[in-house]
Amino acid sequence: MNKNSEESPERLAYYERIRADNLAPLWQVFSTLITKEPKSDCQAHLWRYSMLRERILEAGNLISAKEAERRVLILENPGFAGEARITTSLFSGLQLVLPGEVAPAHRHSQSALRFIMEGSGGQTAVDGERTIMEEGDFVITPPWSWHDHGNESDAPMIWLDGLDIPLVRFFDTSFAEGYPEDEQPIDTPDGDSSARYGANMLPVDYKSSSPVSPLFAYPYARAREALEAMKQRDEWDPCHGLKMRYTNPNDGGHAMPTIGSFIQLLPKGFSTERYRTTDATVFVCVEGKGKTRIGRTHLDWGPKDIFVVPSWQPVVHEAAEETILFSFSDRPVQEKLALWREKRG
Ligand code: GTQ
Ligand code: FE2
Repeated sequence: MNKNSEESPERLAYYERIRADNLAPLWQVFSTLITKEPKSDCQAHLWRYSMLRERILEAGNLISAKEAERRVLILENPGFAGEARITTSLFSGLQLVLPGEVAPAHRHSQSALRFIMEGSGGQTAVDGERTIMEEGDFVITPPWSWHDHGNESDAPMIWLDGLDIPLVRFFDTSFAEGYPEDEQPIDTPDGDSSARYGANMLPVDYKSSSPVSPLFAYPYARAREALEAMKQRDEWDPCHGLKMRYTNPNDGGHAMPTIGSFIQLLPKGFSTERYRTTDATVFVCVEGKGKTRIGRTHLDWGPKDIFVVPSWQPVVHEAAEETILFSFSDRPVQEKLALWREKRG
């Protein structure tokens, strides 16, 4: 019961009358609210890195990191034009910090991840500690932590940001403030949190009260080495190849409570079996090339191309070369809310 044309004049008059009382009949919209399967306006889409790189470097000539606060081009899903969303719940953008620039310190309720696309030796400072960034590194900025970015190298630093901006907006829980200076003071030696929390040990009396990982950086070198060692066993998950999840050393959960991140290896010639999951996912091709079929959409990707898979669309990846894919989604939120589902085949 959802077509006005099938409704009697009495009912139509009634609907109009109750609208003035801020009421609406559920029976008109029931099947669009409670769908049999996820129905999303999110679209499968790919952004080629050659295009993205050219566009963000153009922005480098038009505005400084300081004036922009963050010089970021938002990757907007074509299904969400003007809404600053790459999926229904997540924001993603490409950020540029040129040599000598500073993106000034601020903090906000939103959680952020960075996946380093290009450059070496730039830095992000989080709560008094600097992290030096290299290509392929996965770096997190916990909610309400002071963060600023700098680049003392001689080449542009470009990375992909992933933030839970739409999620925080949905809950109306956004707070933000600027730091009085461009850069926060550094009071912790480089490498401290990696040594303290990232060496398969924790300080003996350490107790964390935060659901966020105390590690700021998950270096690519270590992730790549792990995948390289594991691939020797030649044991492949039919839907994922060899897929790993970035974890919080406190409890083995996701690195951040709102965004989950993953890295996977697909051997040359591997085709994954049909797989669907409710967490719409952003993928970055780190190495290799291939294609992904998402429902009726076919996307061809190569190094640094970025693509998005909507909720519940059947996915098949085909790797033409040995491939590394980084990905992120709102899976931790869906798991906590007992909403997450997957289906093989
Ligand atoms: O680097 O702090 O893409 O605050 C969006 C909001 C990046 C950042 C974004 C941010 C940042
Ligand atoms: Fe920020």
